[in-house]
Amino acid sequence: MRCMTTASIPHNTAHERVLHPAFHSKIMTAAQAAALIPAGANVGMSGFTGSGHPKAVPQALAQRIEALHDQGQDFRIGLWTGASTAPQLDGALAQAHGIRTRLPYQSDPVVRQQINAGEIDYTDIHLSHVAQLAWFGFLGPLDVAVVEVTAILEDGRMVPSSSVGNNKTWLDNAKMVILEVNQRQSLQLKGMHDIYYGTRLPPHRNPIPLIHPADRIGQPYLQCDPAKVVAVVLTDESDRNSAFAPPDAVSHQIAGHILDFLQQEVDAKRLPPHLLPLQSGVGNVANAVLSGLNQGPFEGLTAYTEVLQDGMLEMLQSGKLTSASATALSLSPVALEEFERHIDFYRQRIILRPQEMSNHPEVVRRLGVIAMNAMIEADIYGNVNSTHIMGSSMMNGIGGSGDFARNAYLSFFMTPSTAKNGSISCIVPMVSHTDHTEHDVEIIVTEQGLADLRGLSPKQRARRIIDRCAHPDYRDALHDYFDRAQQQATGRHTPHLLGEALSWHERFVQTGSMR
Ligand code: 0RQ
Repeated sequence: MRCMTTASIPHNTAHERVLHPAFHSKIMTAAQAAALIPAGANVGMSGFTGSGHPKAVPQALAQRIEALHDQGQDFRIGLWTGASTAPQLDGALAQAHGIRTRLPYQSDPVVRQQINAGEIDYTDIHLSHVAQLAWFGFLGPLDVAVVEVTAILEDGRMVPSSSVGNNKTWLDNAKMVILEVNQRQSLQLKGMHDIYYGTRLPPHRNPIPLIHPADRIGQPYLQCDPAKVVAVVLTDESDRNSAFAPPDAVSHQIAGHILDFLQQEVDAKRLPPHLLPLQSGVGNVANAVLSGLNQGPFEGLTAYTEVLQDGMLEMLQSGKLTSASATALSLSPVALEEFERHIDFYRQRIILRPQEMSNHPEVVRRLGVIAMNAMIEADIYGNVNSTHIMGSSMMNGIGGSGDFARNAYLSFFMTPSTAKNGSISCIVPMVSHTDHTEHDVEIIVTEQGLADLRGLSPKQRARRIIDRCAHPDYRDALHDYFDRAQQQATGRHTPHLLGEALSWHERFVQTGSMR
């Protein structure tokens, strides 16, 4: 842990980064700040896909929890964030068995293990819904906010960090606030954010005045009642900054199908030549699609997405992408270096917003976003499972995929056709858990091919998905199921043999192979 004590903080750090005099007296160590968090508290922390999370206070809190547990005392918190964080936050608190409840999206292996062991109660929420659920009070009281910022200005407003997530909501709603001022974040981030303070609750909502992905509709700073701030902790630690594996052959094939399809849609005049704003999920396949777009023929592209990864940074650098709106940066060390070296260039092209805006259904629908998200499995009728292995074990959560899928102009879901070295088909008769229904899924893509499901009936969809997307090893079994279901099902609209459909996954567990 590289949390700094007040004694070790260079004098100029506090003066450069904490300009409001009222906050100087609140500067303390992470351990002192962590001691202010009550047992059982709901704590809203910053952080989205490994960036902008507090680094020192969660680790100090984990140490405190371990010490209390050693003394036989129970101490766990309800942990709310923007999305996934990093070992310094989720990992440290889970290792200490300090998390009672968790929302809305996570990807930490220890947290995942404790969720699936029944130790952590996890609530999987559409990322755009979190702010309003908090405002409506459905999540319970928010006792503490722990938010990383880049700097505190003379008037008390704050320069946000490398992600915005739910920070505005946490700062507005929390009873007390702990700020981490991270001197590792570039001061040049100032001006990149757009924090919209115009949201109201029904029946007083107004249209969100965002017409183009690059529009700025708010202010570049976060604000918070200084009276609520109980601690300011100075830190000097980097974001997760995971490096990406280069896209593999399967990802390239999936990307190729998507690029060919987009070209056909442009040729058919169903898409403009510069496409529509792109949303891209996280991971290998998403990065392969972006790298394909970067080498492809489309120019003047825009992005309205939640996470800005290396692929989009490269597209901004090459000029293929003219602007990108997101709520978080999630960059590899190499991309971060490029970003910081040319930050003035990127500040004119990147807008970081609260996640209730980056993922807002009204804006996604208005802009006509092209949504591209990965999935675990799809069934022959087009229902998609993004979250559960074998219907009961949580992977990461729905994240923003539902915010985009339901409201997009085009909604792609992509996966390799098989998992676990070919022993599992990712196209199944009936998904073991449904995140996106057949009504929200327009295009399914595997390395085998692409199935455009728009305007098709369930039976037409089944034939197309099996023929175009299933792996050849599983095609016969899926056709056989579908043929028999058409003969024997009680209803012939979406023919299913329920016992058999539901046992498809279990047969795999018993035999170790579907084949
Ligand atoms: O297992 O980790 O043991 O190797 O699932 O699969 O292929 O590495 O895929 O990392 O791209 O993640 C859907 C989880 C895909 C992700 C999901 C096993 C597979 C592997 C991971 P191992 P891959 P990815 C923007 C949008 C929901 C949220 C979302 C996700 C592991 O994309 O979380 O879209 N999406 N947000 O072997 C059994 C199957 C399987 C399977 C894969 N059918 N059965 N295991 N696996 N398919 C981001 C945010 O919202 C923040």
